[in-house]
Amino acid sequence: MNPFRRVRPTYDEVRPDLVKIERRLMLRSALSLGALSMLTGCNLEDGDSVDEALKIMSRFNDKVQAALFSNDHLAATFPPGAITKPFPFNAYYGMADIRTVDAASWRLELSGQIADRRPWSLAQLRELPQQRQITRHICIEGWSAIGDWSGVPFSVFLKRIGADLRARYVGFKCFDDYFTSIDMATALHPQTIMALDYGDSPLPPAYGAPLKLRMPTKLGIKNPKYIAAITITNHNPGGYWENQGYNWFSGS
Ligand SMILES: Nc1nc2c(c(=O)[nH]1)N[C@H]1C(S)=C(S)[C@@H](COP(=O)(O)O)O[C@H]1N2
Ligand SMILES: [Mo]
Repeated sequence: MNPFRRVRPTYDEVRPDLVKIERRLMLRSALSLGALSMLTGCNLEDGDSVDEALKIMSRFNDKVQAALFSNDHLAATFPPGAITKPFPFNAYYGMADIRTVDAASWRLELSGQIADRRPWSLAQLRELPQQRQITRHICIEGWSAIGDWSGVPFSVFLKRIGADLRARYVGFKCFDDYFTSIDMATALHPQTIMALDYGDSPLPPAYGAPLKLRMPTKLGIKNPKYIAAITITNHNPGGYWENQGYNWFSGS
């Protein structure tokens, strides 16, 4: 079966099933119900308590994933011939509702634990070193695709603006009202880039123009498109899907 040829269901269609599968996997494979209730201190006979237990398990899972994450471990890269064409579009809405901005007047806003919070234009970002990557993007909806992004290594940018690299989180606000956040270790990973280009052209609207954060070490939901603002903080900013129950770390 070719995974790229599938007709993709919407999140609304797929989400209840995902939640059920997640429940079954977590409740069956790892632990018995009794052990889970002892570990989490929750009575698992009612739905709210099961939700609470799953949240505790998900937070535990975040810690395990963070402990296993290493900046020396690189995600696979691919030759140009492996690029998926056309690369799929995805968002929490359909293509007809894609939001665009004027590239010349767009500015990246900065806040939080940063020494120099002056906003950045696209021209300024293009003056920084650029890096190209052909990597696999994995979406929680059950599809994956190989794409070709280029842009500024995020670690270079974070050092340049004097971000507090000991802070725990980097939060992203997007102008389509999406938001997400990542751990600092992933922000500093050598394959985490501020993508300005797709292939040999500026990032098109479908893929998040003018700026998206591209990380092959995290699932699609954690790769924000249409970025408007970045914040550096010790308080977990959460995310659009993460706040609805998807695992926060979501490594891939
Ligand atoms: N701003 C914004 N970023 C987003 C999303 C979104 O809806 N809005 N969807 C996420 C999800 S679930 C996926 S799979 C990828 C899709 O990126 P693509 O359109 O380049 O394939 O964007 C991610 N980043
Ligand atoms: Mo996704």
